[in-house]
Amino acid sequence: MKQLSPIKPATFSSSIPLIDLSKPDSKNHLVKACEEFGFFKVINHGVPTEFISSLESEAVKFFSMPQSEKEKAGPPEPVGYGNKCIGPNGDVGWVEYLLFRANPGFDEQRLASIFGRNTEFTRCAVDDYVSAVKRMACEVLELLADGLKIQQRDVFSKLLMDEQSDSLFRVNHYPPCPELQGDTNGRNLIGFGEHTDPQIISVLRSNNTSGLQISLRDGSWISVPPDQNSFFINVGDSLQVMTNGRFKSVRHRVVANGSKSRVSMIYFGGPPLSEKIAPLASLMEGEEDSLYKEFTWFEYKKSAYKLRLADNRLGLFEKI
Ligand code: GA4
Repeated sequence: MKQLSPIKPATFSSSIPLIDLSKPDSKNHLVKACEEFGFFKVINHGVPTEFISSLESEAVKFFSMPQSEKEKAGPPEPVGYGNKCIGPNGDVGWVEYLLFRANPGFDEQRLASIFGRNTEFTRCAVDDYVSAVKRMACEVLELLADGLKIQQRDVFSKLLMDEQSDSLFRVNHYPPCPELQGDTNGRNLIGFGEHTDPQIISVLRSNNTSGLQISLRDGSWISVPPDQNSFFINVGDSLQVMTNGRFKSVRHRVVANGSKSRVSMIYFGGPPLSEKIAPLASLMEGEEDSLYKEFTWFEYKKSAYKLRLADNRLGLFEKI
């Protein structure tokens, strides 16, 4: 497996923006975090702890089943169980995962076959978790619209609320990697290779195992200290386009761990397939031109699935 090559260790950082959603001035901090990092951590998020812990324990149960049982829920084309292979173009990592469409009622058959006897319980656990996280993502998007002084507060959030919203939900399991056990050379191995998320916004929660790293503007990588009680949010490519590059879609990756298992759950809030993704007129100051050619989310997605994980997907849509 060639891509599982050692990578340079990153430094741990405490400089990641921390946003307290209960504070009245959070909208300005949110805008600043999206401009400078495209990434931030959220506390006082309102997602009930029980929703988080029940879903995490369901996920742990699923991943501890025999490989042959898990394989029954695969391959992920494009949804279902996947092991090591990510996407359709040869990307691999030290990870296994479940990938679903996030709208209620979607992929129910798939969920039923995956979780067997406990279907009803699991379906509720996924629905409870996803709807609470989606609500929080919408609140963040509305605060961002306010912070950007856009009159239509729901300009971003309505895309996630739309019944046709093309949102996804992913549960990743990074098992401890035997090759790294007792490693003293500070080597790293790729769990999930570097990439940006194509959607509008992604909301990640993980257990207390490190691994997530983000890339800063200067190209250096920093490790994100894990925090199981908070959520990590990142700007996706579509939000970068809608803000005409003012917000940055952050490059991130996950490195494997030698001793601990990492479990993360990510909600990817996306627009309906037919939605035109273009800079908002109200954000274009004076003579400012759009940096991007117009495209629909369907067109963007189609082109994204033809590329490798690390490719610069937006490059194809940039005006020269
Ligand atoms: C990256 C973000 C999400 O995990 C994801 C990924 C998707 C997949 O795993 O099927 C993609 C990747 C992601 C972008 C490019 C294509 C599609 C794998 C890949 C190589 C679910 C998504 O929406 O885009």
